[in-house]
Amino acid sequence: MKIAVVGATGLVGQKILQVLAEQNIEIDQLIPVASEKSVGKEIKFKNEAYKIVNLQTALDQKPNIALFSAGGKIALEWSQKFAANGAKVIDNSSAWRMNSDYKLIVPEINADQLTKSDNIIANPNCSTSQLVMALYPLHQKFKIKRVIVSTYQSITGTGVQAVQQLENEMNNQKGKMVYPYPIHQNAIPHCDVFTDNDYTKEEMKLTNETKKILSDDSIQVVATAVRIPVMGGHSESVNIEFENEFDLKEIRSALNNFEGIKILDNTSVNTYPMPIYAEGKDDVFVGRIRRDFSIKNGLNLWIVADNLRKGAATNAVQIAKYLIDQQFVKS
Ligand code: 11C
Repeated sequence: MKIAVVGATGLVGQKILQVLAEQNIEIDQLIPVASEKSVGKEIKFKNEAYKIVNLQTALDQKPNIALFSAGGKIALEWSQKFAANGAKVIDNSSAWRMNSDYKLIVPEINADQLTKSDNIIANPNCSTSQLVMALYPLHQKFKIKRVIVSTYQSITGTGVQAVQQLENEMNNQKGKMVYPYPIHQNAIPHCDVFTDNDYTKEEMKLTNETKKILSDDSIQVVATAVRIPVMGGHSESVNIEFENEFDLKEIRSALNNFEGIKILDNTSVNTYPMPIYAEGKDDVFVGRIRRDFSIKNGLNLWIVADNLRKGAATNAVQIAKYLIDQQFVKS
């Protein structure tokens, strides 16, 4: 199995390498790919050094799987070339997610949609992945009508330059600003760029990707996405209105029985999910489970996950593993 990791020096690429090593996928050849300025440098994978190559060199080596986390522009230009050369491409950018020709996959929810002929597979946005993980088992049981989600997103979602901005601000040093305002001791209600409807792209991803992954356009989702000075782990305050009546015990049991979800909810001992707990873990954590008394069939949840793991790298590697297990990968 030859696996290319495109964007190997970025935060998500680095996490993909870490998760690949943990998952014990048998890899005969690892092909780390990055921009020209990194070509020739070495990265470590399972205690071995690998030289970074450019996209063309990686393409010529005909990888069986290519895990892309290099942004939409590179994905649009290169995914099809890798797919045509025999690779299964799993792309972490927004390039293919809402294109009806491609599948948007969270394996616990819809891996069964994948077939041997899917050569480019989209990985969802990080804040969407953790949201749908909690919504899916509840939607199956009680049918969701409407979701109101407010996010508290960590700076690693933006990338390494945002980490640098926060560190500079904490040390009273000048440097490049990737956010329009200081992020230290601040909360910025602005993730990604604004669209014509005054929502940000991040907010629209939460709306549109959720409908696609849950295969249900009738679910109404409205989002406010906020950047906060947390290093790792996105948090979400989620209000859900169901079609059907529910019992809190049934909600807990549906979440509890769903692979990849862990409930952390015991207010008597101050137990609830937090980024400092979720960071470095693959699960999605749900807590503050309580009825919304202001509407019929309403529920509130607090959902936290490591945005670089289930939000990005873990989900992408899970897709790769599923394709290998199903023998969908060409050898
Ligand atoms: C953030 N969710 O936290 C974004 C990062 O579409 O894959 C991932 C952007 C994407 O800013």
